[in-house]
Amino acid sequence: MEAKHVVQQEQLPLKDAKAAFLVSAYPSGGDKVRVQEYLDELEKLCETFGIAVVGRAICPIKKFDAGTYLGKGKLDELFKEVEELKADVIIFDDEIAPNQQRNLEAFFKHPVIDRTELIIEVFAQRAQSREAQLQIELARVKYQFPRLKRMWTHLSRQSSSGGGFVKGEGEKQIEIDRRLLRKRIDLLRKEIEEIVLQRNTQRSARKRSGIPTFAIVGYTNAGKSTLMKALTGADVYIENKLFATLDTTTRKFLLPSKQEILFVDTVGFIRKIPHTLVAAFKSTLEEAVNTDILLHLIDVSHPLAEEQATATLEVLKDLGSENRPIITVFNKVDACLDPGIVNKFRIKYPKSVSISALNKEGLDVLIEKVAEEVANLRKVVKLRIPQSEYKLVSDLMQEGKVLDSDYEENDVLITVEIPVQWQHKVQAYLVS
Ligand SMILES: Nc1nc2c(ncn2[C@@H]2O[C@H](COP(=O)(O)OP(=O)(O)OP(=O)(O)O)[C@@H](O)[C@H]2O)c(=O)[nH]1
Ligand SMILES: [Mg+2]
Repeated sequence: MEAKHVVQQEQLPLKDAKAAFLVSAYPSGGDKVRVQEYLDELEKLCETFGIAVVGRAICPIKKFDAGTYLGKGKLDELFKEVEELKADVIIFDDEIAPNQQRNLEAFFKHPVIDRTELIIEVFAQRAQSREAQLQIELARVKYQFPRLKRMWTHLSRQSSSGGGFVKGEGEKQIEIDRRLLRKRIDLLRKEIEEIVLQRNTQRSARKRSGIPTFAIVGYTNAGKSTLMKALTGADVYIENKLFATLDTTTRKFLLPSKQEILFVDTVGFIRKIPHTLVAAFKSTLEEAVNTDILLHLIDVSHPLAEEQATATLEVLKDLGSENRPIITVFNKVDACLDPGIVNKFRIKYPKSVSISALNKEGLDVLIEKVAEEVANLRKVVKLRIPQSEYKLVSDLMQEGKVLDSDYEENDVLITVEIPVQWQHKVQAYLVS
């Protein structure tokens, strides 16, 4: 049976949207300036997506309405503004429950979306690789699942001139769609699993190669790709928009000591990153972040720098990476009007470096710090060394930390913790 599939681009609420009206509600008595800055970010997300923002409202709220999120009086006020400004989509900075969303759409007679949905759509629009596309579709399908009824409201509205739907047909279709969506979710999961499996094989190859790896992590637009390019010359995509990077890129770099290391450019994080997206990107992010060391890039010229740094650390914690060694890198110092801010950050993050990735300033100091961290990196290896290599064995005994040793025929079997730079010396004797 060929049932209609609901998850098609033409049915998505943002497809024809050109003019957005942004709304943020906050508990009255809260921090209004901060809410303004959140809306600035939401506006940037719209800009990234390609919708103009024609108006915004900040509503201090005493009690949220279970049915419509905002109270009737406030909604009437907003309705007038939306009409006057000819907005064709209303975007809430806060998460809106599926039933509230449906009621609000019926009230405004325009699509009403929240920050989560906007972020998912921005990701969807910008994804390049097959894996990113699949992962975003999975996030999108999961988001739509509890909102199927709403999708049908959109549809019947669109087709009302051309006959519309027979009563009851919508309900039946929703049931069919639920089944279709479940199937789609299973399929997407399977396909992603296969790609992840392939990638894991490559990853273990890289792990075996033992090259120390640094992941450049941070809030979206912090300048991660700019730093990647400045360091390695990699031709990565850089743009003053959110989520310019959705796929990780890995490049080699030679330290002054001639030691080879790898840098990984990663997807940026954002405040209130949708759970479905974190879950969807978990495998990619984990891979990117489960490197030896993290470079946490902070755009210190941004008014919300501190909060952005905290949001990033929270996602890292979610991914189980908070205990990795981190070098905190203050970026865009060239654009930082108040040098006092950098000093304030320095107190909070003692192991830090200030740079301008754009002007390639401070990179030498950063490289020094990176080299220091590499020197501190140690790893446990199991080796089988012929006794004829007694010099190597005695070096390992003296400089490494021997955890176990034994003899077998003419070989020494040894488990030892060594500095990572020694990896190449012992490579030939590794026991898997
Ligand atoms: N003034 C200044 N701008 C910078 C600096 N580093 C990066 N930028 C600018 O910041 C914007 C974002 O840079 P990207 O390198 O794309 O940022 P990103 O962290 O990779 O962003 P996502 O991939 O979207 O997460 C670009 O317009 C860069 O030119 C810097 O040191 N100073
Ligand atoms: Mg980037």
